[in-house]
Parts: sequence; C-alpha cells; structure tokens
Amino acid sequence: MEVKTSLLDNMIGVGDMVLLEPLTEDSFLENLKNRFDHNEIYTYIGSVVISLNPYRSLPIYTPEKVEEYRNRNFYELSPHIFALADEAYRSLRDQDKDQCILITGESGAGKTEASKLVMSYVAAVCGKGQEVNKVKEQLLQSNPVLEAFGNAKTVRNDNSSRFGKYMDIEFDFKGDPLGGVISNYLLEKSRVVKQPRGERNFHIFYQLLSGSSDDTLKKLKLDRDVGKYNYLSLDSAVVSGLDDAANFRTVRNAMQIVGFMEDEMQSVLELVAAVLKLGNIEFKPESRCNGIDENLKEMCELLGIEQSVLERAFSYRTVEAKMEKVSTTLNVAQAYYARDALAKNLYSRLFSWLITRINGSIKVSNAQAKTRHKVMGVLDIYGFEIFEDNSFEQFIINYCNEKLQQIFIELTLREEQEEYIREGIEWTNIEYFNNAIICDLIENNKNGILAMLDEECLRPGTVTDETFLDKLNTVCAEHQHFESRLSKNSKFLTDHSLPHNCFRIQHYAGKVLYGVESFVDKNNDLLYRDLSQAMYKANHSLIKQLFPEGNPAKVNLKRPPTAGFQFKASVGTLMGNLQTKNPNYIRCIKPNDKKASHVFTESLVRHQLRYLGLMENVRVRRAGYAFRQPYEPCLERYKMLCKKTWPHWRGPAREGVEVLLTDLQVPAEEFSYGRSKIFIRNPRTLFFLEEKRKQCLEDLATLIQKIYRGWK
Ligand code: AOV
Ligand code: MG
Repeated sequence: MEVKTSLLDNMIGVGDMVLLEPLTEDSFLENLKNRFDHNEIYTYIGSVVISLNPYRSLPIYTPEKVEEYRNRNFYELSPHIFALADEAYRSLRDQDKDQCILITGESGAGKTEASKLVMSYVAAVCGKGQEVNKVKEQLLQSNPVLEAFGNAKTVRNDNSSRFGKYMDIEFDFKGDPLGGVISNYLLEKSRVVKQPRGERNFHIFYQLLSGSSDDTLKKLKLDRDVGKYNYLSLDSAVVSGLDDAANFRTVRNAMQIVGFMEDEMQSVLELVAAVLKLGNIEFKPESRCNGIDENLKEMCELLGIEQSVLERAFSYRTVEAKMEKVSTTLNVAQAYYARDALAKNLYSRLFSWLITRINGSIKVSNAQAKTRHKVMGVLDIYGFEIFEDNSFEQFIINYCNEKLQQIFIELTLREEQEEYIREGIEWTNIEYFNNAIICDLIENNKNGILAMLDEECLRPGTVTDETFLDKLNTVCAEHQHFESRLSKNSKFLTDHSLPHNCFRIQHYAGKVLYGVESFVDKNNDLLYRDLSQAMYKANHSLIKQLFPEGNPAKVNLKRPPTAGFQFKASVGTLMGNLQTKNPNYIRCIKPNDKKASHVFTESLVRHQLRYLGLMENVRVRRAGYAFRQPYEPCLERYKMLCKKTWPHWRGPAREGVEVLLTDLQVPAEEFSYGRSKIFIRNPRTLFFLEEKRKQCLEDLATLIQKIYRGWK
C-alpha cells in the first residue's frame, strides 16, 4: 500500500475504509451511503474494491477515464474499478505475476458488469496491432454470445447469469493478449422447461422469436408469438429496458466475430427451435406419442431425425445390463419426463458446445503455445441466492459462493501474513468467521451433503428424495452433535418447524431453506439411452456430436458421474487454480431490492457488509498495520517536516525515515521497520503526518505570498 494522498484530499467521505475514524458498522454504512449519494460507487478497503450497483449508467467508463487511470498508482486517483484492473494488468505485465480477478456478491449486485468492465479496460490498455486487436475483439465478443444462452431474467436480476464462468486470458511477455480459455460451471438447465413465476427462460429463445426475419422463422418452423410455446413463460416475456430484437442482432454479430460459420449459426438456431418444439409435444394415454403431432414432426424435420425413431424413444425405455436388454413401456407421465429431460440435455449440451467452439476460436495459436504465458483469470459466477423455493440449483450456486468466500478469507489473511513475514514483522492472528465448516458440511467426502446424495443416488433399491432427506437428517444430526462439542457453530439446522421435505443450511450469507424435491433426479442427471440413441441417429452434424454416448458401437454401461460430483470436482480444480494466482477482489453490493437507481436500503447493505466480512476485512487491515510504504517515497513526501532531512537527506532512506519519525516524536509502537518498507499501525498517525505536511505547505504558501507582496 502506497501513500494515499488522493484518498484524503477532495474526496466525498472516505475513499478507503481503512482510514475511517471511528470505525463502526454505522460509520462504514454512512460512508458508503454518502459516497453512493454522490455517485461514488467505488470504495476501497486497502486493495479490495467495494462496488455498489448504481442501476443506471454513469459516465465513468469513458475512453477518457481509461486514459486517466492508465499507468497510475492504485491510490493516486479516486477509487475505481479501472484502478484495480490497471494494477492487476501492470503487475502481470511488469512483475510477471499471474493474476485473478475475483468478483463476488449476491445476485444482481453487479458481478457480470464488473467482469466486463475489467475485460474492456484491459483490452483498451494492452497492446495494439491488427492481430492483437482481433484477439481482443474475439475475447470481448464471447460475452454477448454466452449471455444470450446462459443468462435469464430472474426476480433478482433481469440479466442473471445462470452458469458460472471463469476465463483465463493469456498474454505474451510484452503483455499483449494471445487468447483465452473459458470454463463453465453447471448451467441451471431446469430453467429450459420451467421457470418460476415472474422469470423467463434463457434470453436466446425470446431473442430468436422477436429478432429474426420472417424468412428465418419460417425455415425454423417457428411462430413469432411467445405465447405459442409451453416452455416460454408469458407473464414476463417482455422485460422493460431489454430489447430482445436488438440483442439478437448483437448476438449474431458477436457470433460472426468469434468465428462461427453461417451454417454453424444455423445449426445452433435449429437446436434452439427444436427445444421449443419439444416443449409443445403432447402425449395421450391411448397412443403416447400422437403420430400426427405437428410439433414432433417438425422437430424431427429440423433435426433430420426419423419420426418413428423419436416416437419409439418416447414410448419405451430400454435398460441394458450385462447380456440382457429389457424394454418397458413409458406411461404418459414418464413420456413427459423423458421429453423434458431431452430438452434440458439438448440445451445444456448445446451450451457446452458453444463454449468449446468459442474456446476453439480464442485459443492461443500453436506457434505461440510453447512459450510461457502470463495469465489473468476473471471469475464471474452466479451470486448467492435465496428464492421462495430453493432447489438443487440454488444449493449448488450457494455452495459455489461459499467456496469463493472461503478463498477470500484464506487469501486475504494469507497475503497479509506473508507480507509481514517477508518484511520480518511480528504478527498475531485476527479473529474472523471462517466458513470452512459450511463448506465441509456440503463437500466432506464421507458425510458431506453431496456425498450422501451420491450415496443415495447409487444405492440399489427404492431411492427417493425423502429417503435422501431421512439420511441427511440422521447423519447431520450426529454431525451436529459432534460439531457442537467442538463449537456452537452448527450450520445444518433441523427443527420441527421446518416445512415438509425441506432442510435448512445456515450459509455465510443467510439461512436458506431447500426443498429436496428432485434432488435425486437432478443429481443423477440421467437421459434414457433410447433418447440419446435417437439423437445420435439424427442427420444433423451438431446433434450427433452432442450425444456421443448414443453411438451403439460405444455402449457404456458405466454410470456417468453425478451432477454434484462433477460440480464439486470442477470447483475444486478452480480453487486450486485461483490459489496459484495473485488475487484482486471486487466485492459487489446491491443497494436495494427494487433494481432502482438512487435507492440505498440500509438494512440490506448492512446485511451484505456483515456476511461479506467487510468489517473484519478492514480490521485485519488495521490491526496489523494500516499502511505500508517503501522508505524512499515516504521520506520524499514528509522530509519537509524535519530540519535534519530537509531539503536533502544523505544516507539510506530507511535511516532518514527513522530520523524523521524520532524528530516528530511519533510513539515507537506506531511503527515497524520492515526490510524494505515502513509500516504504520494507526491511520491517525498517517493523518497526523498528512496534517503536518498540509500545514507546512500552507505556511510555505503564506511565506511566499508575503515575500511577493514585499517585492511589490
Ligand atoms: P450479477 O452478475 O451480480 O447478478 P449484473 O452484473 O448482471 O449482476 O448486474 C445487474 C444489473 O445491474 C445490470 O444488468 C445493470 O443493469 C446493473 N448494473 C450493474 N453494475 C452496473 C454498473 N457498474 N453501472 C450501471 N449499471 C450496472 V447474478 O449473475 O444474478 O449473480 O446471478
Ligand atoms: Mg451475473
């Protein structure tokens, strides 16, 4: 941390919470509100950026602003997300340290917008040239494509990310971008077939219907009317401020830039259309699949599937075990279940394919792949959410947020401690709430909730959501008992007041009640083999690729890993990856529940600053040493305060600082002399120095004026 002059001068409130005096939750909140009311949405806690969602566009992201923040020290200008992006980029380029940008906050807090701002800033300041510009353009344009297919309107956010995204951007030794790799985490695919009240399906469906030409719609056998499709919710089809038709043009354009061929785009849209058709297929008790179902016919035409093949797949289920093959007839409910499972699978596999396809375009070229790269990772996941009904998806999303909170706790403390150790300064640990206990409750290999869910899913015999809940209650009750001996902090909450078929977890960000309905099914994530085989038979290159397990030559009797297992593994890999990089944090806060500008709901913000651990964050920063600065610039700034150091100090800067501080009679406990930096414990000491300096400058100015007048 360097000198924070600009954080003290001409600033609305206090730009860095570390400087806040006195530090209480109320003063913290007051400072945020004061700044927010003056359009200052960014505030620091040391190097952490707090970002408040303004819910309106502010003129603070212009090219002029980019220039202003470019190559400037972090604390030189008023707090801004660009300052963080610049700092991260420069330490990647100049100090060869891989970086990651970790953006957290609840749903609607501004994470996705923040990630785009960071990316566009970095794109604006890094290398130029035709080749480099093409890479940049492709990296940036992957966003609208993924948002169209992976975002949706929810009650919390009109553009809510329904998947987790991590993007590594790779740079060469000069700091020019070479390409990137995107990883995605579990798309909320249940949304494809059903949306909660007041929410929508993924944007692309609405975009396609409102934005494509009559001719395209005709080719896709679609009707422009959203109301015609069972899978599309009608009540919130139109979202104010969201122009689906215009966005569709943006998406098509982006796909082109990213490198999609015309026929690939057509294939993608055919699949989207096929999902809509699927949702309209009806089954009747007498003949499950109504041979004259127009939707079925059209879907088969779109995908080049023989109608009888799909009809059969919706009528029977074949189970193969060792040498046996047994076919059972599906009843109507099972046929609907199969239909929805197919729709969800089609869509989520299409989404994964899109990511693979984009990665193919943005990947570092072979020629450059051999040289060492510098990497900047940007993580933008779905934020913590509590809905009226919370299911498997919320459980997974909230688990992911727990993991991120955990990494924040670990890395902020670790980083802080490492600096003290490096500088040879004594350090005692600070108390903070560690959510490791909640992560463990979910992911413990033996009796974590995910492990128990897997055990239930793989157990022979009758398995239902209820048997899973029973197991959970029994094991967690023991677990709870065990833990209560260790600490009173048990996070699995059971009591008799819970509604039927629910369990509750005390997450770091609040209590969430989960309904177990469909947990087993969603975790199993099975698609009847008859359906994957039918898809594999399609005369449609994309569909065929998406269902490789449908290839009869490659019948695999092994169960695929469960959704929970895969998620846990991929999150584990991600956390490992993040640990190797230098973290930069953006903590997004949602100022109100109404998606409204100019509204700051105190209770809501207070809740967030509590669970994000922001007060602890400030305390950690201050309990150690609030400021640290290399000796040279420190001496340079304050040397005027002491006759012995002014105007020149001959000798090592460290000694100069010692002489200066002794002369000013600053108590010895206020300082620690590190190997290369001076550490200042209390912000008040810094204020004292700053105040003295200001006085000194004013005296000097008065003196100059006097002399000037004397001359006249
Ligand atoms: P999220 O990513 O944190 O939610 P978003 O980044 O999508 O939230 O932000 C939600 C909405 O808030 C955006 O669509 C914008 O309208 C507005 N917004 C956010 N940041 C800014 C900003 N800096 N300037 C202006 N408007 C902004 V979620 O993906 O739901 O967890 O899952
Ligand atoms: Mg988002």
